[in-house]
Amino acid sequence: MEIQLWREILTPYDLAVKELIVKFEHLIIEHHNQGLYSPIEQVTGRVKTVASILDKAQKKNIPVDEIEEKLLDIAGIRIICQFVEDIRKVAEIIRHRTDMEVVLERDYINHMKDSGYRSYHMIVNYEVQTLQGSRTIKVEIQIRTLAMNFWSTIEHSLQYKYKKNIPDHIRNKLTNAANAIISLDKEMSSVRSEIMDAQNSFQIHTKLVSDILTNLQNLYGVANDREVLKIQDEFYRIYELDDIDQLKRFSKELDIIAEGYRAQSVSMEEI
Ligand code: 0O2
Repeated sequence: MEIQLWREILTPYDLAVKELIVKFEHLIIEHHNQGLYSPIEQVTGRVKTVASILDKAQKKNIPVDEIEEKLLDIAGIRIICQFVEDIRKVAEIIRHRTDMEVVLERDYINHMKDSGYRSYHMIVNYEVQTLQGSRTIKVEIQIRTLAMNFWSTIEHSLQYKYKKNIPDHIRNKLTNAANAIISLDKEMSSVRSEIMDAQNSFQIHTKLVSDILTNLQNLYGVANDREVLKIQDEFYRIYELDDIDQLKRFSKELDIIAEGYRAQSVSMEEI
């Protein structure tokens, strides 16, 4: 058996987790920038601690030098969604990506674990570049709703507290809570479209205001101060009306004005 230099062994896993968090968080931003509802609400990730790796390997009778090959969740990403329906969408996004290859899927949502645990797991091959060259490693992606995450976080900490032997009366309460989580997710799904509409309008409103303020900022300095002030006053007046259509119309008009000034400054530069 070789000497295990854990810091070196875990470096590519650490890189993979960091890269994937950036990539999934960027998906949220892309959705928002396009005024779309994001099926991803939050992303977290971690590399398993050496103690936890050794503990799991021992339990599963995995020899130390086969850990990297057989332990699939040394690198873990957790994607939290608002609604159960979003989980399918996220899994679809992952299947279509070319920077990762899905090698295994486990559906603990339609097939809840005896513990009450629900989540959708995907194991992907992911390539990272290190000083030693390119490495393809396995990453476990857990996709679950906010409610499922609440349950599993509590249950996980109880497993830790009771060293996996959770007393029966607490187990029963966890089972009841797991059933309540199923009902809660169902109930939330029934108002999904209303909630999504509300969130979308909020996103659109935020983006419009930000675009308008950027245009105003850019106009300042190139346009006449009095004109910028007039446009700004008009913006505040429309903003107070709280009417998204008026805000859209104003933003379009401002785009045209800003475009006019841009064209003017380009032709000035050419002279
Ligand atoms: P931690 O501390 O979160 O890393 P297998 O591949 O089936 O041989 P494995 O790897 O246990 O065995 O697969 P499984 O069952 O898909 O579980 C992987 C991870 O899912 C676990 O990692 C947990 O994070 C989570 N999980 C699975 N079952 C439960 C459960 O009953 N309760 C909670 N709270 N989480 C669960 P670890 O290494 O067990 O834990």
